[in-house]
Amino acid sequence: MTAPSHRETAWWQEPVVYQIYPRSFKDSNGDGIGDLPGITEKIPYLARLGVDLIWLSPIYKSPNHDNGYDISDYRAIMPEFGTMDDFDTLLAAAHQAGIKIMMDLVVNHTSDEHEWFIQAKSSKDNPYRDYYIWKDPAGYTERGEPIPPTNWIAAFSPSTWEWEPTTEQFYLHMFSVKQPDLNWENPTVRQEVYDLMRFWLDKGVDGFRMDVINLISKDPAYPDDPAVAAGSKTDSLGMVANGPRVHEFLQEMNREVLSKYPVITVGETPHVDTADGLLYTGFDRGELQTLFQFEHMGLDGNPNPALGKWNDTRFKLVDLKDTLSRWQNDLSGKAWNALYWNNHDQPRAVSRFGNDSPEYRVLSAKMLGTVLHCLQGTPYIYQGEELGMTNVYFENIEDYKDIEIHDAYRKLVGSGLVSHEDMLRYISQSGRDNARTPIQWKAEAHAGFTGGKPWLKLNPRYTEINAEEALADPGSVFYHYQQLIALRRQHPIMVNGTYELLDPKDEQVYAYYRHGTGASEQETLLVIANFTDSTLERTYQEPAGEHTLLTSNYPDDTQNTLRPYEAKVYLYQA
Ligand code: TEU
Ligand code: CA
Repeated sequence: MTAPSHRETAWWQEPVVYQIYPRSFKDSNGDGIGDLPGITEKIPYLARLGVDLIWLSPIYKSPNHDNGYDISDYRAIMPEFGTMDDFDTLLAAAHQAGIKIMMDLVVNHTSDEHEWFIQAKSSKDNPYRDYYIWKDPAGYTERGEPIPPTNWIAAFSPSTWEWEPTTEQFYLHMFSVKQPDLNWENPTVRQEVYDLMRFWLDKGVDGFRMDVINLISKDPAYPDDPAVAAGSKTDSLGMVANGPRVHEFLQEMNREVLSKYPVITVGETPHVDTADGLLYTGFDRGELQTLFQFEHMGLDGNPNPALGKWNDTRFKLVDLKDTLSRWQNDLSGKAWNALYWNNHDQPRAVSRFGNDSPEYRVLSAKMLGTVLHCLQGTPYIYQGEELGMTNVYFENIEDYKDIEIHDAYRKLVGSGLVSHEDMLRYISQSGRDNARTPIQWKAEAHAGFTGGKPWLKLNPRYTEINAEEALADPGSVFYHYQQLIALRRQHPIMVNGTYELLDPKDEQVYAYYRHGTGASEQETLLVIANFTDSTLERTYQEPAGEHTLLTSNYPDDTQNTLRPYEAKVYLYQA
């Protein structure tokens, strides 16, 4: 991969990516579960939107304990989603439409139903034993119960250590008990991963999103988690983030596999700052092209750290501008951002960062699209974001299906830290199922997602919010996203322009410049976004030259008067 300077761009910096969570996208056979033929059916819809690349959340064989993020066979398609022929058909249809396919590489852990783990747990001298991380107990209680090697809390269960009675050792699982961590210290494991990557790349796949890829190297000392000792109830992922050999492993992966194919790569990396970002994605690092950082996902964090993301506090715009600006400035000219508001793990953007009321949902969803797509980096659209889909509120905890929601409910309500009513409110604000309710295609039964009973209840707002309605409305969020994607193709400054934040302390408006470089050196973008339902007066230093209004979520331009959630972009040409 050539290291582009900020004056020119590499091909992999141009695409706009659309993330599909297949289980909830489109069901073609009436079993209530989205599938690959359903995605193939919707390729024309995605081509009309104008996206260049689809990121498919995992489609491999899985017991679906964590909806595919627990893989039992990396070279087989999950039967609920279809067959390998269905995948080949989807890949061909996407490529025919000029759309690339990025797979989700989940190799920090496998399912406990993977053959490797079934072998590994059967005996200490099984050749697959060291594919995973096994430890003796730290000791035994008076009742003879084995004590886990560390105090770590798992993301989806109480402890990261599960006792295996046959061989009398614990195995490590940073997520659920059914997701044992792979042992990346073992070179045979790394070669297995590289082989499975080649299997998909040789089929013509165009890249990988790499699930929690910065957790693969563990500190051999396995120290206790001080946050847990201080009372935190949230996961100990930070204890295995950015470990001692992580860059060595990624450089080996790049040398042995990625550098040999024209791929797009993005790492999912919780607990990174911009210094880490430069190490993982620096143009000259030979590791990854971009990464999903999580800093702006934690801005509505908890006054009570013990509760982690479970709360009903709201972000502050000044914090959001500071975070996004830091990532823009620190990576500029040296590395590349992945830009996102939401994904299958995060609540819906318009509910979290905008205003999902009937009056302001469309305006604020368009505003958010404008702010994100005019930043420097690769924009990601999460399925339904282009429709302005919103968070959901289920009255009954049983209506939620996500293991993270049920684990958190057990931990926080079970321990008496949070009331049932408060937890339902927190789940409605922060739970992952907000993003996983089936895509709303029509206003008819089950929103046109399925002819059967959907695996997860629909968001009842599908009667007003659905693709059929959006495609019939020239003023819909869909056509605004279509315009943003088209503008990116028409104006190189949207890709290669440098970033400058205006008025950092403004708590209501996010305004920034993009300064053209290379061929667009004489150009400047001025992006202005009102994040409130108030009408405000703002004036900004005008760049040199004539200007045109490239896009707005209002039909006219009232100059310095910003109407509720007004977002507009001027192009200045000196
Ligand atoms: O998520 C990694 C991760 O950090 C999660 O803990 C996520 O941030 C959290 O759920 C947000 O509240 C990846 C996948 O995206 C997620 O779907 C999987 O459950 C997880 O890894 C394990 O594979
Ligand atoms: Ca189906």
